Amino acid sequence: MTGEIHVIDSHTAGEPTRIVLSGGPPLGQGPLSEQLNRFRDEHDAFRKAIISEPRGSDVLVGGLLCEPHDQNCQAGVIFFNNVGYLGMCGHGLIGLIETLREIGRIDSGECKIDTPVGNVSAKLHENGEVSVSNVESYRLAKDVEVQVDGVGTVIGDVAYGGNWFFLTQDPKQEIAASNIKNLTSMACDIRRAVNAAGYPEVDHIELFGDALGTSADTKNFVLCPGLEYDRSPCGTGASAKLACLAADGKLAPNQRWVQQGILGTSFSCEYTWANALHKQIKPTIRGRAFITAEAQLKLRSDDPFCWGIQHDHAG
Ligand code: PYC
Repeated sequence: MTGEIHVIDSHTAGEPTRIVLSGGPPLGQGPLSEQLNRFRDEHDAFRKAIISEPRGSDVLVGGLLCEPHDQNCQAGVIFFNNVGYLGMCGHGLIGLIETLREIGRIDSGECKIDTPVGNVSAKLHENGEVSVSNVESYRLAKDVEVQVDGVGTVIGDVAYGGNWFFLTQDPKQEIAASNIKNLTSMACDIRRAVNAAGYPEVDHIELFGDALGTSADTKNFVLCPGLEYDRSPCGTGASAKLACLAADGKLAPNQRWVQQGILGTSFSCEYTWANALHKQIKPTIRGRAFITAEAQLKLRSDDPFCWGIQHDHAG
């Protein structure tokens, strides 16, 4: 068998995205949440073939371009990574918009994109930046206290921004590229403790520290589900952070929040209330993606690694 898969790669603030434009599996009709289930249940080998070595890498986030189910949308997308599927992906959505611009499918202005967790709107600005108006975000639990082996008590919030996050400032850590091994190992320990404490849905851990310089409000390190860290400031993580700030009355609607990531790149963020009574917000994340490659991936049945090299990603 020979499969040809047309992809465009980009990075957003350092974090890579690979958009599959054609050659993906047939997922049928229906809401993208149902199409995601069929992707996972019947075609998971395709995910691995796109993301895993030797064609891809653990750091990549993939996005399968789909027909939108929601007729108000211009396109649909299902994001995936080295261990599974993402509800939404902020940096990936910015990468998708830059990809659609590259192939001439959109021009500057607004468009709507269907995702498995609801539709999002995106605005492509004249300067190449993209603003993503994300799905409704909220905090589920404040000041959750967990005991972490070798660390002690860690207190943080559980919040949703299109994916599930545990957000904490504990223990005080240097959020720097030189400290990534340490941060990764600590975030894995924290995730284990948070999942055991009754929050099994949390698959991203977001650690906060002081920003570099004066242009950002805070700096984060985000552990992704498959043990890699987000090179960008993480769009869904920034959305979860805004939900916590809004719920605590620490950030007003339409007030700018600059979220710096581990590489020192940043997203400019703000929110409006979706439901002020229930403290649900509509976050907007602004950043820029750059195209890095366009390729035809080949799947050949005589290739022993046609479906990727499988690593253990248990953290
Ligand atoms: O930008 O939302 C994001 C994201 C999630 C995982 C990696 N990036």
